[in-house]
Amino acid sequence: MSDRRQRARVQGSWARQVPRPRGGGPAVGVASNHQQAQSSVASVSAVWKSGHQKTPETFEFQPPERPVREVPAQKVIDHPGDHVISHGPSGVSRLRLLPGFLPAEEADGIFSRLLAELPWSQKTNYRQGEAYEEPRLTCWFGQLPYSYSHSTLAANSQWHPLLVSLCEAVTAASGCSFNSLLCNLYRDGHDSIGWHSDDEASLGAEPTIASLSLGDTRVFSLRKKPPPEEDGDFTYVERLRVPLAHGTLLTMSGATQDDWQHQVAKEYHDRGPRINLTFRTIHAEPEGHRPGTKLWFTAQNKS
Ligand SMILES: O=C(O)CCC(=O)C(=O)O
Repeated sequence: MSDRRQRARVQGSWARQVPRPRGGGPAVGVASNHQQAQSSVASVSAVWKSGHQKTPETFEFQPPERPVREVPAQKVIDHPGDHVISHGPSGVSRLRLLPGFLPAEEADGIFSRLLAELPWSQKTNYRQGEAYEEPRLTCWFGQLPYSYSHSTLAANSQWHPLLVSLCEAVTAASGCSFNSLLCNLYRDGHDSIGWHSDDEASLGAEPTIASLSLGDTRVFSLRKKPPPEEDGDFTYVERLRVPLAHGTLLTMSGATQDDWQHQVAKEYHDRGPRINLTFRTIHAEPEGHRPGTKLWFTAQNKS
């Protein structure tokens, strides 16, 4: 858009050029084309001669037909403590952020061991029947399998001893018990997890999920689910950014999984590896239910 067009554009509406007064100005609003052309030429040449380079322009503000909607500014949550992020529609959504939950030196040792010793692998998911590889590595610990995005992580009771101690520490800090753990390894800035909610039926209502981060800092983003009248359009929803540094514990509870989605987006700058441990409680599958069918999946599956 040219600079002139840009200036003429006011809050999403176009400014209309006001007709210049008869005789006085260089252009005449209601004159015939011929008269107008003659008058304009005369005025322009007079102005030119008097040393001015440009004819004066006036604009009248035309209000937009529909009220202009503001896209809410993205907020950053980076200070420790409890944060109520919304009061509805499903209830109160809460985050608890504990940076430095693990002291840096201890976190360094745990990170190196988990990176080297956990059975990392790349899961294949399905979207509309098409297989795709998750853009990260994962492993699963829990007596029950965990299904999402039309594929299942098999039950695995062989908890690494470090994970057992971490689960105890996280349980003590959060006041919640957990029976399962999904581990994510983001190998570099290109690895990610797409927008989703952890609202599989197997997690029960209003699940508390505790997420421990180790390694390079990545931004954990949240966006509020739009109300039904927005028809799935996230343009005007609230958004939060939570930088998760080495040793940080984040818990999500209350209605967070019902009312919000979260993601860790790809980064444009280089990032080192990051491990994220998400402690969860998985409930036994409802009787007679086939694993991997709709009840166990969300509309927004993890990618
Ligand atoms: O890596 C993270 O911080 C988030 C992981 C996550 O969203 C998930 O495992 O569902």
